[in-house]
Amino acid sequence: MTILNILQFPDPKLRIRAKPIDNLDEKLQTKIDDMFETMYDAKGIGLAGTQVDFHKRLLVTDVSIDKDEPHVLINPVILSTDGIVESNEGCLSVPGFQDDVQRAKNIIVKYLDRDGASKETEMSGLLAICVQHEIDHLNGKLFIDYLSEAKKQKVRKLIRKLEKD
Ligand code: GNR
Ligand code: NI
Repeated sequence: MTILNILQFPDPKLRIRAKPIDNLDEKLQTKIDDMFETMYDAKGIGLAGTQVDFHKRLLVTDVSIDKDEPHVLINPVILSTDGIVESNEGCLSVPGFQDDVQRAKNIIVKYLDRDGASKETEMSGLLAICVQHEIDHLNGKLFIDYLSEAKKQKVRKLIRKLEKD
């Protein structure tokens, strides 16, 4: 198992739109295992392929307290949404910064699981929020993109400061 490097804002690779996965081979299974190891090691609740420089439509998440409810979503598509919630978000690719963004409260998402089985699942709570955050990554979007220009300026300043020391 390998802990992968997590790309950090403003790396332009975070803006690449991930491509659909068309075969679930052994290499993909290894990538999934490495992404879980990387996510748990970084104390994150989700991780998208994009963040580890793997530009395929794959995300992993585990929002449980005991870190024993892993989910793998391949080629995820949000079929419908319901309601709006404020979500206080952070991102492993934007370290040291968090802010509120709006998300759909409930989602119905279609995807393939790690065995290639097609699923259609209703999600709510933190899981729904996390899956929306990760699908944004697969589309080259970051949660800070939703914030005002003034707040984005603040993030850039903070990252520059972190990079210096
Ligand atoms: O660890 C994470 N926490 C989090 C909190 C609120 C909303 C979304 C997230 S995802 C984030 C990990 C990450 O950056 N995934 O892309
Ligand atoms: Ni993120």
